[in-house]
Amino acid sequence: PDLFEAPDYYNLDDLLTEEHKLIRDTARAWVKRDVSPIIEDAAQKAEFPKSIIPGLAEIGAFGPYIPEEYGGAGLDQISYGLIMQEIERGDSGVRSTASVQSSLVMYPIWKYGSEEQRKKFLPKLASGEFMGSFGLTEPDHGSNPGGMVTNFKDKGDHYLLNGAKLWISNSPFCDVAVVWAKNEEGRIHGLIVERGMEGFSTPETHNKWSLRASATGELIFQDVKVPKENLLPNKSGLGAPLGCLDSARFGIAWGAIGAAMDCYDTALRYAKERIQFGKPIAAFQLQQKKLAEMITEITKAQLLALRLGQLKNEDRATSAQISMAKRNNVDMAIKIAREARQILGGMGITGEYSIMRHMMNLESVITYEGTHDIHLLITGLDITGENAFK
Ligand code: TGC
Ligand code: FAD
Repeated sequence: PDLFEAPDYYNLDDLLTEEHKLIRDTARAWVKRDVSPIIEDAAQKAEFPKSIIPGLAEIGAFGPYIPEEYGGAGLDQISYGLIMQEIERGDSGVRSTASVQSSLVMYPIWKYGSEEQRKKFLPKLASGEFMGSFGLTEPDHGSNPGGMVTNFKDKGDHYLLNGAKLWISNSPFCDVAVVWAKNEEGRIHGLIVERGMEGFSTPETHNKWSLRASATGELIFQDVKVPKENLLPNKSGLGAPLGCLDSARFGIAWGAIGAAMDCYDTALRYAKERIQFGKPIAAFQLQQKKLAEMITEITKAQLLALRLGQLKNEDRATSAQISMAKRNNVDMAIKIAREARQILGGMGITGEYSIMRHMMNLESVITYEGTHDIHLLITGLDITGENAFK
């Protein structure tokens, strides 16, 4: 199970640059060496393996497309996608940590922050010296973040922040949180909340059966005094956090391919080796159907992600196109995980193989960053002009 061959059924490597392949292969080798051997144990113990933070920074997983002047890797969107694919081949929870850090913390500071904020926070986030979290979801506002009740009041020389966020990746150990809250007029703004500010706490959420190697928790604000210079000045309204989600959802569309590839690769190897009724189970039509459909779906998902990456590089990808890819590719991966699990029979339920862990992880991935249903409704709205959310 420690070996890995990435399927490339349609020779998509021919469409990548030498730099893309180098970046991908570096990330792949790092995942194989530093993530795969420890991740099952971390998931079993329900612990985020902090020891991998420097490695994530080294492969460019923290801010792949953030300009180098701010400590980012200065890469294109396809490189970002390939890095996410390789990390999620290891574990969706590790990819979550990278997604949050890059697209939900560094991206808003880069795009909506002041030059002082960029200089103060981005290099430390890129190196992993600071870890970040992103607070949008609240106990009573998940799919409908516009209804949030977390709020801040202008107190002259500072803002006073009150409220609570739930289901926040990285919260238990974050140094900074990008928090979305309403001002006295009900307008949504982003605030950078720093660990140590009085009244700010981050209790961990326990007993998850999914994303166990990723730390999830709350962000609680009780009369937190936030300095005025910590407000993101350059964009407000719900479109600001949704803009960050576009970037993170793009990364997930690629990441899910990695999880699917690992399940497919594991199942294919197993099917060729496992003998029943005197033959490898790969020789039975029913198992071939599963494997053939898997590689077909992975190939389609790769094409979708690659084309989306090209559009994103040209700044032409629409939010609705990103939603379609996130929805399709995560659904593809979860279905492949379920089929691959069956190919392994009883062995498939053990931690000896990665499949069951991927399958459980993907139950979160299909829910966060906009649920499977929400992304369908985004496509529905885009093609019909009719809003079926409300
Ligand atoms: P709606 O009226 O449609 O839009 C409000 C304003 O936002 C603009 N907008 C966008 N802007 C940028 N990017 C997008 N994708 C955008 N979508 C909409 C829109 O133009 C409008 O602008 P303006 O200027 O007219 O005000 O908003 P709505 O309240 O009807 O909600 C729409 C809906 C349901 C699609 C949206 O709220 C949604 O996407 N809900 C899902 C929530 C979600 O995805 N939450 C994710 C939380 S973060 C997370 O899960 C991290 S997981 C971490 C990990 O990877 O580990
Ligand atoms: P709800 O919104 O209550 O949805 C419940 C069900 O109702 C879903 O099936 C949904 O599709 C359906 N539904 C809702 N509205 C409609 C509608 N209009 N039409 C039809 N069906 C509808 N959030 C953050 O802000 N930051 C994070 O870092 C973060 N990390 C997360 C990590 C994990 C492990 C998990 C599980 C979640 C995380 N989230 C995070 C929260 C995540 O984004 C939300 O869980 C998600 O947006 C769904 O919200 P909800 O759980 O409140 O479900």
